Amino acid sequence: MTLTGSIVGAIVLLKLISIIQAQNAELYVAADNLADVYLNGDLVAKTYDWKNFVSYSLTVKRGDVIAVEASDLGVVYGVIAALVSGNKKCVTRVNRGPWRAVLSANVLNEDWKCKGFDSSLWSFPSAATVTPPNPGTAPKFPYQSTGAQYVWARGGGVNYRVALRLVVTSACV
Ligand SMILES: [Ca+2]
Repeated sequence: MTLTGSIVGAIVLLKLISIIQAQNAELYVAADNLADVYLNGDLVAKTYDWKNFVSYSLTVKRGDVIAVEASDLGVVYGVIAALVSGNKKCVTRVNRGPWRAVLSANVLNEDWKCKGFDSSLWSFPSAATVTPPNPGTAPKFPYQSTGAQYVWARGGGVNYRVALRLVVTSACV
């Protein structure tokens, strides 16, 4: 192999490594009223108070799965999440990906929190009851001013439990 060939080979290898390498990221979640947060099926964070958000530092790679199960306790409902790594972020948005959402009651397979589950047919999240600065939202949720939105699941409303799922892609890390 020539020197040029070796250099090209090394660059290709470095690019491949960067694709599969786990990246440092931060996950932010707030919910009205409660949420459990999972990474590849493991519970990593909980939030109980709509006035505050939780943040969790993690390492993720493409193909990993972030799952959030949120429950409402009346009147106002919504959940918001942002996975942030460097200058990339994957946030919850109404009627748009990359997060997807369904009513928890419609998820019969507990594996939905794990890799390997196919959520490609899940709907995009639906609208929550509130938009800031109305009551029911965590006042200082990061990234809300840059696209993250409180969402819910289609067919859900007051007192429902909803499941949100994000498959980590190159758009996120
Ligand atoms: Ca509520």
